[in-house]
Amino acid sequence: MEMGEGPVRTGKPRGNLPPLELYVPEPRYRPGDTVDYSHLDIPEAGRQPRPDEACEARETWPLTTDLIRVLDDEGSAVGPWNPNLDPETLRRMLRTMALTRAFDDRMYRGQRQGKTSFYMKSTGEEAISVACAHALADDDMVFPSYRQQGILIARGYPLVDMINQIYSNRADRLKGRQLPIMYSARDYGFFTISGNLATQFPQAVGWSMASAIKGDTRIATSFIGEGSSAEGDFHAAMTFAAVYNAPVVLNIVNNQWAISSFSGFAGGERTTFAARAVGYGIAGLRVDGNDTLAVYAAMEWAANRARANLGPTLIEHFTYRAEGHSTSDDPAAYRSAQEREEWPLGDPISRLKAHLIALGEWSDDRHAEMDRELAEEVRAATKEAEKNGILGHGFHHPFHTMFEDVFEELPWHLQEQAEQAIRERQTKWPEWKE
Ligand SMILES: Cc1ncc(C[n+]2csc(CCOP(=O)(O)OP(=O)(O)O)c2C)c(N)n1
Ligand SMILES: [Mg+2]
Repeated sequence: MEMGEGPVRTGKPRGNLPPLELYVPEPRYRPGDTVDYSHLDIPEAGRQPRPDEACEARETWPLTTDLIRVLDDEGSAVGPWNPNLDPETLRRMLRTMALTRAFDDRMYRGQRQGKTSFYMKSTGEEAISVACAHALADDDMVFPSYRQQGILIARGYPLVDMINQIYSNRADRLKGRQLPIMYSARDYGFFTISGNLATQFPQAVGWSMASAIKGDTRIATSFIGEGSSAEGDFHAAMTFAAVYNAPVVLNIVNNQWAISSFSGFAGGERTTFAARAVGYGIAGLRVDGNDTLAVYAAMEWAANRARANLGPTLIEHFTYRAEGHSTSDDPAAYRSAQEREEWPLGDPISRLKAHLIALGEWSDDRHAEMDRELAEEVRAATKEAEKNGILGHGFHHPFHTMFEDVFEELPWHLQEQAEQAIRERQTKWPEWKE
């Protein structure tokens, strides 16, 4: 090559450097490992300041790396975040959480008995959905993930309707078209659950913007898992929420696991999930998700703020997924069983129960009696729903209905597909009449 030809080099010489290394996160504990949570910074209950609901977003930012806690180890409610709820409300929340757990247990067994193909429990996370439902107005719009059944139960949606959906039976309002547990309840302000993770975040922000455009007074709220917060939809939602000061409360339920991937794969080793609020300039709170009172107080704070046109809030609920991801999962294959036992934030139902007992408003006997009543309530609802059929017994809706109700008028290509499918079925299985 002649002098003066070729690219002009202006960069620094690289020198003699070691090869680059890619970092791949690895969870602390695998099956059989001894679990030690001493690295977790769990602050004392009652120590976290409660800024005014009308404060500048930045005043909340220290709380994004803190942990809002109200219930202390003795079962007392302490500090500025104590929502000072009356015993009646506390008992109602306790009952709804216990009902959610009883429902989950029964449906899980139903799946094992072949009554449905799939179920997802929310064990250990009941405080988040139930306390949030209580802190919101009943007609505030919820865009849930699949682990907020507690909201539907708290809002009084009939258990029989939930089970009909899980069984995809004759009485299933969704006509067997959704995966079991993916409810949709417009009358209860509960948006259709989508299997495509994180889609509910931009939907909630958009709905809340529309509510503001219309001059309505209802706000929106949405829930995603920490794993789902790694999706692009999360960031698009945050941008829109910040830009338009949307009246929305965005919740990340950090239960440490996304099926078999630990929270490190969603960024959890670098900072807290709540800290993402800082980058968007919106309010952020990090809450002990197993503390019903702290969850209630945080949601109430954020809902009041949104309702007063003071903007969106991102809340991280720090919790632990006590059981498998779903009935298709076996967590013993990838995590230590000790994680649940050692989890330093305890169990949300036990903690609220202890609080009510400390107040002199509850007892072990009343709790045991309540559990018996709830098991019976769930059993009765199950029997009622079973009269409408169970999933294992084949189709419960005429075959052709699978093409209906999505479009007002079926587009020609779907019309063609429908006719072809119906013809094929009649040829292959002439014994099927519908
Ligand atoms: C867009 C998308 N990617 C992947 C999946 C498969 N998937 C279903 S649930 C799940 C884990 C989600 O974990 P997280 O968001 O933490 O919620 P959690 O189950 O812990 O409540 C994954 C990866 C999906 N349904 N949608
Ligand atoms: Mg998770």
